[in-house]
Amino acid sequence: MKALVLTFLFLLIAPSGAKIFSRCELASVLKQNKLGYNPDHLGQWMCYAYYASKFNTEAVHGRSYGIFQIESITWCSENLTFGRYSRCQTLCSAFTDDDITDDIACAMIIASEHMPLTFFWPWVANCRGKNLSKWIRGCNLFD
Ligand SMILES: [Ca+2]
Repeated sequence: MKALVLTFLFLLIAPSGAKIFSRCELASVLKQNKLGYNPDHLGQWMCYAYYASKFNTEAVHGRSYGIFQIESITWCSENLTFGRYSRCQTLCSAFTDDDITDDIACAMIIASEHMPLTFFWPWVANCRGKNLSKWIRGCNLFD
């Protein structure tokens, strides 16, 4: 009984939400949320997300957060006081949970100001000019 209570308490206080997406699962979520309006566009974001975070929502490198490695100061805030003043009006910690709809919304804001994806250095280093069809191959997302 004691172990059961301890297990229950652990589940209550365990950090929620980190997630490593499978390739097709992430491709499906991105497409559903309009980040990938055709196979090439979706492939660009998939390639970027892989090299940015390995599809891990919990990835934090320096001041970059989550599956898209969104940078603090400009786009999100590490501080509750300034969260609403960041360009995406949120805390960076919001980009490390398993709900990536807010990450996608912020990525769209960033991309709308920095097209093509040259703002995102992992895209430049690994994806630019490459055939990216492998990132969505077999996922059955486009007819
Ligand atoms: Ca999130």
